[in-house]
Amino acid sequence: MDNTYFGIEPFGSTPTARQIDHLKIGKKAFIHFGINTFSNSEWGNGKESPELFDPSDLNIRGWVCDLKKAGFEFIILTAKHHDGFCLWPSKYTKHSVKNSPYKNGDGDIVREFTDACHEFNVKVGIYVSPWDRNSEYWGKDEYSIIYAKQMEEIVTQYGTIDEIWLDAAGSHETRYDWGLWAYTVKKHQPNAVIFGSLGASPYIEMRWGGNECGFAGKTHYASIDESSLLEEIRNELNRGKIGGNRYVPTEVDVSIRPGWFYHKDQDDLVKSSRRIDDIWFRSVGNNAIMLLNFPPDRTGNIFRTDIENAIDSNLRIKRMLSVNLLDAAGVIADSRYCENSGICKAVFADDALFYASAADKTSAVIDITLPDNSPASNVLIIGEKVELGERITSFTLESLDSEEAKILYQGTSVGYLRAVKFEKGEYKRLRLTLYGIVAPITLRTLSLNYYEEDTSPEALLMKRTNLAELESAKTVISDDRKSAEVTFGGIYPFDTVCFNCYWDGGEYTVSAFDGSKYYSIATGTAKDRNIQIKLDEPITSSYQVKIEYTKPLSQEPDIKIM
Ligand code: FUL
Repeated sequence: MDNTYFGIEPFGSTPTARQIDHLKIGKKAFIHFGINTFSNSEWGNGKESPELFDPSDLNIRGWVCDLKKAGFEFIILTAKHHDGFCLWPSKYTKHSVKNSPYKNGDGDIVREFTDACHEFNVKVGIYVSPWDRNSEYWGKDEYSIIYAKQMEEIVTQYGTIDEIWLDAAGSHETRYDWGLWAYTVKKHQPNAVIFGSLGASPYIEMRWGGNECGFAGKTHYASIDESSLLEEIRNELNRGKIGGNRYVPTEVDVSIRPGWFYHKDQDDLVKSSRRIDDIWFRSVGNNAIMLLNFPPDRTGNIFRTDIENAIDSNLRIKRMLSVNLLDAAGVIADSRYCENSGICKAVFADDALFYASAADKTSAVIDITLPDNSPASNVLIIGEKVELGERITSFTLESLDSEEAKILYQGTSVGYLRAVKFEKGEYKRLRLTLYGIVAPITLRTLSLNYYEEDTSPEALLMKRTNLAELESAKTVISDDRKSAEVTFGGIYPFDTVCFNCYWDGGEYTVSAFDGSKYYSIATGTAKDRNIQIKLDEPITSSYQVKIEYTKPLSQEPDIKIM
């Protein structure tokens, strides 16, 4: 098979057509629904009575319609979570809907879900937890056979399944027959992708991003070494590796609420539409797929705020994407670099065509001239022709409107899609410079857009200088990842501290150093993975802050001190 384009040889690992389709879809919805919804827990122990499962007004077509309105064309349902309770009447366990009051034991949630998705032309993903705290066989060799039989039920009885989600939680020390499970999936659903890690790695086409906070690393490649997948090395999962021996796009999984399952006391902790925008930029806009969770409540419906916030975010992102200011400009010039090269094309509208710099260049310059009446822009969207591998190592966007060029954005990886925000302006002349690991540089997407900024007082506060990002600043994370210490490199006032933590439910303490000792300025319980602390009084005499946490911090705690 000829996998070259215009004679360009691919570099490193490259995607399958299926993976490109998933990247194009961009965002997927997760539905966590099960016995935990009724026992008000996150990880059931498998001893819950199936009698608990009793949704009073279940409306699965409603889920699908609501999520479609919020722009989701792909939904993944937890058919079995770690508690082992099956949302379909599996022959291989008693712990399922068949022993619940739902439809007097005649219900089948997986059937209703797959039927609704097929009816509304939405792609179907099914989460079948390998970890099963109910099964007496779990941890023994027989379990692999039982799980394979359950998987067979899923992949043979419900029409087309587009994805199987193999969550790794609880499975690190366990021996499973991953090969048998993958074979079972692929035998019956050859077009389904498998998500997973550990022993599933040889068979997977989608990977985890190393955290559940909703972001891929600032540098983030789909390419990664298989060894990092097998060992589930979180830093590596979060960043990937240019030239890595596998191309496995990341699904950035995060819940719209602190918990994965519905808990009434989290109704006022739903992520705002702006937070969802931010997650979009840090997943879809960062060469990954957004996987946003919506947990239905005990009635069996998704809470209104969750859907409304997601719809609001979707509309704003859609408005942003709908106008490419370069269309009006109609000018993309790089003649200096490609005039002698037969492969240079400046066509971005059609995936089949793309831009490539001259064959011997590991850098490319794209000069953009916008018409005089061009409106303001603040977003650049670029994407590589990843069928030729991920090749770009860095890029810079500059404004050439004044005598001295002004850098608007400097970034690293690009991959399938990279969307970055920069200072809003009515720019007329812009220059994008791309650098690659191998020649030539290739692009499939180039777009200049406008994102409606948040002008609320809360947002303006967040815009102030982040002391953790000053050039003089240094952040040291302890080996056990339970503390992070930020030194600013000078004394600066601040009254806001924000950071991500990995797991909910733990306690945190934030302390400031006064020159001789640390003193505590905030403590709390992590109800959400994104902690935002606004102090009553600014701290004016400190140059160092420490965040301590009872459970390990995420790989990138993403600290903001302002
Ligand atoms: C994790 C699980 O332990 C959580 O409960 C949730 O399902 C999340 C998506 O994956 O590993």
